[in-house]
Amino acid sequence: HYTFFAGNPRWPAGTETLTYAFDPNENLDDSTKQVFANAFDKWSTVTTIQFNETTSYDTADIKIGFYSGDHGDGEPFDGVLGTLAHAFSPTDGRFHLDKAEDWVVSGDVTESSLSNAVDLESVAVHEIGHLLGLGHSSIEEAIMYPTISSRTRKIELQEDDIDGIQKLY
Ligand code: TQI
Ligand code: ZN
Ligand code: ZN
Repeated sequence: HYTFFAGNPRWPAGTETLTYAFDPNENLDDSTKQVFANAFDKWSTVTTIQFNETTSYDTADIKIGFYSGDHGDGEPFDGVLGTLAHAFSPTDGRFHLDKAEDWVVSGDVTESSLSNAVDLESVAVHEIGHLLGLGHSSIEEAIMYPTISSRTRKIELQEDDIDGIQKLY
């Protein structure tokens, strides 16, 4: 079953649009940006919130970046596997990914020759759930379940994820 963060933080009632921006210090290719757009779409389909990319990083609601090791927020990344990414609860908006992972952006992660390959869209869908206010679910099939096997792709919201987000928004 789904959970929320302590105190049920959420984006304000009436929020119709949340903007997101990529850290301007990095140059992500369009295919990487498209993976995030696809992940946001999963959640916009089941809520009344739309997600729009902006180039105004400083004023974006959601700030996305890839970082290695200690990147200044007290939650250092740990190299290959372990922590893959983290996102903070509403309305913080920070969404950080570990640069050390072998991120699979396109192509089939289940056929990757790298045993540590991680599917970017699967992680993005999960972290956006956190950004919106969902904690972890006890239901193994749910996107918000706290573990995922490597070389796995899990991108479709389950009934439990949808029930949870629709309780919040
Ligand atoms: N990152 C953890 C996660 O997102 C960070 C974390 C631990 C966390 N506890 C939290 C974030 C509580 C918010 C609230 O769950 S992770 C998965 C999963 C991770 C794990 O790198 O371990 C995914 C990132 F669920 F599949 F194991 C993405 Cl999809
Ligand atoms: Zn961080
Ligand atoms: Zn999580």
